[in-house]
Amino acid sequence: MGRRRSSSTATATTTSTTTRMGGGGGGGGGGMMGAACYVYPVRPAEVPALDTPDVVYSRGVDMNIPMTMDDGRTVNMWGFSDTAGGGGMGGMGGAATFPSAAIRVTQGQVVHTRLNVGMMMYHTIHHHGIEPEYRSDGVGHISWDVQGNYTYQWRPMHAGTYFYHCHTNTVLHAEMGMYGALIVDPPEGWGTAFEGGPGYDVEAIWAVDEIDSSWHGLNWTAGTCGGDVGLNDLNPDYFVITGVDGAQSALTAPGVAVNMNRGQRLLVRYICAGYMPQQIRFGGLNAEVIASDGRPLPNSINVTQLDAVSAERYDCIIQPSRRGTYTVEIDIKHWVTGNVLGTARTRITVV
Ligand SMILES: [Cu+2]
Repeated sequence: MGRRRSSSTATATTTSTTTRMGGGGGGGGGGMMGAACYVYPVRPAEVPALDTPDVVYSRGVDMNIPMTMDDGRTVNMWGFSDTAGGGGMGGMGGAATFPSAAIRVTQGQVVHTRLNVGMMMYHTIHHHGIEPEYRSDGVGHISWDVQGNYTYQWRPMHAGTYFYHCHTNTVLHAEMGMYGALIVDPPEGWGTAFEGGPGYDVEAIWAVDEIDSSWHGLNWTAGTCGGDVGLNDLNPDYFVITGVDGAQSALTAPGVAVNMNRGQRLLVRYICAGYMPQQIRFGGLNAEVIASDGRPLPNSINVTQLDAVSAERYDCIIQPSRRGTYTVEIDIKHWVTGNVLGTARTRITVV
């Protein structure tokens, strides 16, 4: 549905999707709706029969998350708000953070993610790396974009590190920050990486991303109607680790920088959340890569640095044998030239 006709010109394609919206239907979308092309509002007639969930997450949308950078500038981010408490207008408008609050579940649970985006726009939630049936996949252009409410049902069968993100006008919405960590714990619970897998005492979730602040005043529909708004030209000027500026703040920020005791085992859940290739170096520490993209490696690999591309995740165990302060650096590289565009830094302090 909503598929481009392969022989169409760009103009004809735009016309067909626009017509589709006009005939179809999300209905009553308000003034912003007329400007949107390439959103797919038509839900199938049959809605999924939902099972009784073991756990429920509720998310709204917040498109006003000011982030103060280390140079003093403020960049507006978008994200999903946690509306479990029912805050905001009908689940909308609750306070959100960048990145969005983590979703954390146990392997085998039936999970519902209830999304409420209101009636003025479209968004989705794609649980990246999870494999639900298509009605819960949340990829706009192969299912539909959500207006109002929708409940995604999914059941993760493999413990590991994932993330969730919006898949409406994806290039823009993901860049604007509409993502959060998604952690699946094994039956053993927190402290074990996967079923029968290695244990850990300390955990870090590093979602590393680049930001092009020139995109951050765009409307949610920007570029969908065929105009060139520059989404093919990413020129990042900020480099962040889990929502903290990697220029300086991430070196010490609670929740990003790690403080641990010698002898403890640290699990780094590294998420390449940007579009550019990245290289992470662990400050000279040895990292044992135990899993990638939510699956254990057949044999773990010892490294001091790792290369990753968009949406990849790596789970690494670090067990420092000496006290000290170790500076972790992540280079963000131009995807064609390989030139380093910026470096985000944080620290592991071992006492
Ligand atoms: Cu979105």
